[in-house]
Amino acid sequence: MSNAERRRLWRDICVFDGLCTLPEPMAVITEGDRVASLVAMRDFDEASAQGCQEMGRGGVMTPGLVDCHTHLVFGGSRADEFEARLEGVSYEEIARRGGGILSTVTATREASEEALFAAARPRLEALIADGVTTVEIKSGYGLTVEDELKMLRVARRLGEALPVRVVTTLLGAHALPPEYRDDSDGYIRLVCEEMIPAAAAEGLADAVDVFCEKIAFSVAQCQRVFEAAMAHGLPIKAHAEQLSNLGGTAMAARHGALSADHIEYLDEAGIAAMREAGSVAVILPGAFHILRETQLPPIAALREAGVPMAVATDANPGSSPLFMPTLMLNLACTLFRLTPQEALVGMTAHGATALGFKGEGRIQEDATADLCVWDVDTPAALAYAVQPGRLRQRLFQGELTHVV
Ligand code: DI6
Ligand code: FE
Repeated sequence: MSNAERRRLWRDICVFDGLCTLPEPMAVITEGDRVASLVAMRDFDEASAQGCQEMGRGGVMTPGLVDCHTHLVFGGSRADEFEARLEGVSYEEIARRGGGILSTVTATREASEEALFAAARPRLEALIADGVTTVEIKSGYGLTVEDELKMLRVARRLGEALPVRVVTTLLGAHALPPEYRDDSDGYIRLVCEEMIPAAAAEGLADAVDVFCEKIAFSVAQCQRVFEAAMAHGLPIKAHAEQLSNLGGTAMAARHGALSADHIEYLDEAGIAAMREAGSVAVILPGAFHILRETQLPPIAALREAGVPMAVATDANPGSSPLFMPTLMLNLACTLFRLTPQEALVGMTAHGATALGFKGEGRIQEDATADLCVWDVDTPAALAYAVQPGRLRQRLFQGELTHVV
């Protein structure tokens, strides 16, 4: 039977639909790459089981996880920097000394496309094994036109090689490369006038990101990047208010940003701007944990304002060498006081919205069958325990890609 006509049935399963946990045990049927029906067990008509492949009973079904912020493609390792930070050297100090992001830039420039692909593949496989079906991957460690395009090509190839939807983001304005040390405006010109047009012409970038921070680029410079992105029809987003409050989030929101990410130092004005623009707050507890930050993002105020919160890994070699999305569910709860339910929404429905896929990351009739079935008895258990191996089944666009 071709996948297009295959019908699969799950019985007696607890469904977290991307926004909430359904109150009763459900029967779920997929047909080809879509969810065909979702009904309470007590309303289930046995006739509809006709011709269905029985997929089992019990457990928890969630939408495939959406990791909306990663830096999975990079060369080298930063274990030495991890050790230096444990001895008291700060992330900013390492960056000022030319280490940090720039040390990854050196290793990434030296690596061939093949080598970057081979290194990134097991990282992405780790995310997939923990339930991810949609992942965003940023460039940002090349910082020349050619090296940024090289990273984006690797990201696209990963999406072709593995059963996962890859969304690419050009992060040319991530750090100032050494050849522009005294000319950061000159580098921003390169990003606006060459990098963005080249990435757009080759169809390699689905969005454009910036790092708005004292150790990176100013609000005015990030605004120029956004204007160039918008002129090429590319959506925008920002790393903002991670280490200090510069007002990058408010500026990004005024330009219609899909999301503002990190935002530990976000203030009331920034929250109001996000609410008005409908931007998603992407919280990244992995970077907070690894950098041993103490400034908490304004979760209660975001919640009160109704700003949707997404949760992502920020998987990268420096501030978040963590390649386990369900660990982020746990950290979002323990460090940031999200409820397990909020954390799950953050990695499904709101994660999708942060990538411009509003209405996705859900289980409902006619949704794409990107689904996970977990060996747990309640959705909260996914945030409660940090335990690999609980993914029982994973469907990507209706194809069963993982069975235990
Ligand atoms: N903030 C982050 O958390 C990543 N980039 C950024 O602007 C970290 C990147 C790195 O340390 O390599
Ligand atoms: Fe990041």
